[in-house]
Amino acid sequence: MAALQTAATLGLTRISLASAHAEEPEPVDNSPAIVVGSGYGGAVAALRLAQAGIRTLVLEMGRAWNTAGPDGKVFCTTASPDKRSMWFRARTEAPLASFLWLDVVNRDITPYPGVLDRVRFANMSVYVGRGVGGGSLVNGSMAVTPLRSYFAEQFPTVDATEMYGTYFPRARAMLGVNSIDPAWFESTDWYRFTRTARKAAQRTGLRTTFVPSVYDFAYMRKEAAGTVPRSALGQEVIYGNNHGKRSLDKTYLAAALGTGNVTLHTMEKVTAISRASDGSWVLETGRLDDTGTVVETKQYGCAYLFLGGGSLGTTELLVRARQSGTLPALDASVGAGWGPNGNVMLGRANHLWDTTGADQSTMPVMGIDDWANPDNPVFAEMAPLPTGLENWVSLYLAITKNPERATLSYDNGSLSLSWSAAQSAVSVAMAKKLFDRINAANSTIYRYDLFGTPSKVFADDFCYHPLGGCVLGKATDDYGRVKGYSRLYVTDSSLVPGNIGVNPFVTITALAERTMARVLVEDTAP
Ligand code: FAE
Repeated sequence: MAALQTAATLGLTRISLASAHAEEPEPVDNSPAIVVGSGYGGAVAALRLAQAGIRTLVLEMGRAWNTAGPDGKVFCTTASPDKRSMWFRARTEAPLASFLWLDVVNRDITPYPGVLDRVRFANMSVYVGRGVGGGSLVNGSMAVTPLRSYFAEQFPTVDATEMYGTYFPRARAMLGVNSIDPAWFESTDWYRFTRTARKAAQRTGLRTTFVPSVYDFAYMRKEAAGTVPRSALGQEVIYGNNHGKRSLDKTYLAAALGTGNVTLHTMEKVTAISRASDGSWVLETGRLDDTGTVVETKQYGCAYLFLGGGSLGTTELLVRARQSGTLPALDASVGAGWGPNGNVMLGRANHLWDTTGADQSTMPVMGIDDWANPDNPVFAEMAPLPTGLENWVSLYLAITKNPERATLSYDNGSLSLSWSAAQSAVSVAMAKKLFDRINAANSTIYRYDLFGTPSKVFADDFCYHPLGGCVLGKATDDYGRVKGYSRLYVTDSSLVPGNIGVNPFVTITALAERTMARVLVEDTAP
C-alpha cells in the first residue's frame, strides 16, 4: 500500500524529520503533516495519519479541557456559568436569552478562553466549541445518521453504498454511539419532558423516533441512581460535561495521541497559510495566553496540510488566502454553499396537566421525524429546558430543509457571511407550519418569553450546525482534496453543502474517514 510520504521522501529540503533537533535553529518548525483544529474532521485526520506512521502536528486555538478548576471540576454548569463557559466574553451569551422575559439566564464573567464561542455575523450567530475536541465538548451528543436518500441528494458523487456499509458504521463505532433503553426512557422522571412532547406529536399524527447519542446511558442511569457524580442530570451540556460524554478527547484524539505520532499544540491559532517555492505548506500562527493576547507568533512547515477548523475556521483560512493572493488558484466556489442546517429553536406552552418535570436530562433522545413530508420536510428534536422547576415548556430544535445558501468572504480584515434575515424566514415558515399543526391538535400556544425581547417565538438568528464553505465536489474533489493545490485537504463540516437534515457530526466524521482511507492509499509524491 502506498502511503502518504513523509516530507523527507518527497525531497522537500525544508521538511526534515531531524529539523527540530538541528543545531542551527530553523525559521520554520517542520512536520510531515499538520492538522488545523481538533474537532471531528481534525481528530479523524490525526488518528488515521498517525496510525499510518506519519508524524503529525495538531494545532488547536482552544485549550485542553483536562485540568480541574478551584471547584474541582473541569467544566462549569449551565446554571452557574463562570469564565470557563465562553470564549473571551464579559457576559455569557446562551441560546435561550430569557425566561418569563427576565434576563435570568446570562451572567457576567471574566474573559477567558472558555469552551463555547458565539461567532456573530450580521444576521446569524454561529455557536462553536473551542478546545481539544472542538464541538464535541459542547454539543448535545445526538449522533444521527442522515436519511440515505437525502444524503445521496446532497452528495450525488459519493458512493452511498460504501458510506452506509463502511464509513457510517466505522464512525459510529469510533464515536461510541449508544441508545437509551426504551424501558428506562418510559419510566424515568428525567425524560418526562420528552414523553410530554411525544404525546403532543402523537396527537398530531406525527412520527417520533429515538435519537442515538454519544452520551453513555449506562453512566446516566448511575447518575439517576445517585451512585456517580451528575453531569447530564446535573445541568451540564453547552459549557462542557464533566462526566458521561464520549467527546473526541476520549475517543479519536485519545487514540491518536496513543500512537505516539501526534503532537498537539493548544492555544495556538493558525492565522494564514501559503505555499513555499519548494511546494511545502507554510502556516503562520499566533499563540494566545489566557487574556487572549498573542504572546508569540510562529511559522510551521509541512508537506501535507489537513484543514479541520470547522465550517468557519477552515473557510476563513481559505478565503483569506485567496483574497490576499497567497493561494490564488483556489476555486471560485471556496466560501460558497454555506447554510445553518435550517436550524430554528422554539418553545411551546403545555397545559398545566401536561407537566415536563423539574428533573430534566440535558441530553435529547427523541425527535419528530416529518422529513418525508414533501410539502414541509422538518426533523425536530425535543430539547430539554432544565431549570430545576416545573416550567411546562416543550423546547425544540427544528432542522428544516431550507435550500437557501450564503457565502463566506474575507473583507476588511474579518470574515463576513452573506446570510440574510429573509433566508432565515424560510426556515421559520417551515418550523411554523409544523408547530402550528401541533398547537392546533393540542390546543396549545407558543412560548413568547424565551428568546429575548421583544417577544420572539422562533429563534432564527443563531445556529449550532454551520455547514459548507468548501463544499465536497465543488471547492474540493470528491475526497476533500482542495482544487488548485496538491496535498491540501479539507476534512470537516465545510464539506457539507449547507444542510444534511439531521445533526451533522456523524456525517462529518464518516466523510472524514472516507477521505483519509482514500488519501492514505493514493496520495504519493507529486
Ligand atoms: P469543530 O468541531 O467545530 O472543530 C473545529 C476546531 O478547530 C475547534 O476546536 C476550533 O477551536 C479549531 N479551530 C478553528 N479555527 C482554527 C484556527 N485557525 N487555528 C487553530 N484551531 C482552529 O469542527 N452536532 C451533532 O451532530 N449533534 C448534536 O447534538 C450537536 N449539538 C450541538 C450543540 C452545540 C451547542 C453546538 C455548538 C454544536 C452542536 N452540534 C451538534 C454541531 C457539531 O458539534 C458540529 O457540527 C461539529 O463539531 C463540527 O465539526 P468540525 O470538525 O467541522
